[in-house]
Amino acid sequence: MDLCHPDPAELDNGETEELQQIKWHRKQLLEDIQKLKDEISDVFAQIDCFEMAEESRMAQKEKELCIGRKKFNMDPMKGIQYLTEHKLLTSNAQDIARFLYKGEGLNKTAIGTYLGERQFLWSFRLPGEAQKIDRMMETFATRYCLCNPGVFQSTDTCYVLSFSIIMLNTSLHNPNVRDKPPFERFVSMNRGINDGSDLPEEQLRNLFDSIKSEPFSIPEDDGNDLTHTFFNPDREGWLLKLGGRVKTWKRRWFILTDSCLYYFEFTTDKEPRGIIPLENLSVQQVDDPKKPFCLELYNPSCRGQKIKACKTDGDGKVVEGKHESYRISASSAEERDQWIQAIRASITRVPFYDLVSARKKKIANKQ
Ligand code: 4IP
Repeated sequence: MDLCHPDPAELDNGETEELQQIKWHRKQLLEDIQKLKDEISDVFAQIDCFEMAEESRMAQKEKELCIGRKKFNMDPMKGIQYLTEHKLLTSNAQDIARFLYKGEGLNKTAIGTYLGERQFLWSFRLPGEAQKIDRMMETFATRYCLCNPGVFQSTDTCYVLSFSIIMLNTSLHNPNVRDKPPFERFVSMNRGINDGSDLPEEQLRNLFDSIKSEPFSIPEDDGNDLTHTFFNPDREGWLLKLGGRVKTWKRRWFILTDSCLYYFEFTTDKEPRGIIPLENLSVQQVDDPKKPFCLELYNPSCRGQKIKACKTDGDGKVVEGKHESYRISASSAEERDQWIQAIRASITRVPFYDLVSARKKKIANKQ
């Protein structure tokens, strides 16, 4: 078939052959343009799909990373295992070291525990067990001597001096230590540590003066900083909550994460007023005579018993919650349904609690 010329059957006999040919070429051209447009929009659709998939993959990775950090803070070994299993970290020592050094979202005590269990100093707190401290100081001294050859006769010198520097820092700057050591005491503390001989007095003097004029601070433990716990929650927002014993409605900022519902007085509060673990609870829509769009959290296997939860009382003490159910009001039916759906997805079932509560009931019935 001749693709460059019109099919004679398509020609309109009233027009000149030249005009008909122009018309036919124009038609072909328009068809080609349309095909090209279709192909381009196909490609764009594919790019969009790819970008969306990439975005959700990134969001998933970020979430897993967040879970890994939280796990690390609770149990460093398990955290690292989780992160390596989810390919967020390799088991290569350097990769792990980089992750710990960056320390983003990691509790310094947990970092110390992890390092102490495996085999430096100012970016984490030393764990409180002598053997772990010993192992870390040993590692520190070995590394220091390797990076600074010729400073000490042996790693033991570095090890002992590091300890006496920490002690000096505490004695000079801790307000609870009344008896501030003079330079001479520092010298006598370090007598004979350089493989039997003394370190040069000038070196000790420089160290003493430097620590006296500017203490080094051991980082604050951030174990109570829950900021990372509340990062990237499953859902958050303002809701009204009915009190346990005193039935007052309070506007609280709720955060749903890690199978727990936390509530705060203000969005900027670092610590929640209350925590409701969602294990073995159920959630349902309820009608309340006073508030619209309510939902209720309850324990289906032991109605009438207190729900396991904690709250901060008037004196700031953490106490057990007093609720047999939590009644919560949203600002619209849609919002209530979204909360119900999100909470339902977060509820975990631990058979252990059911067994215990069944056993408790049995004991109660016997009495
Ligand atoms: C309080 O009422 C608040 O509603 C508390 O909510 C609530 O504690 C108390 O319940 C309830 O007595 P008043 O402030 O009017 O005294 P919040 O802690 O959010 O301020 P929950 O357990 O709901 O946090 P009881 O059960 O502690 O009385």
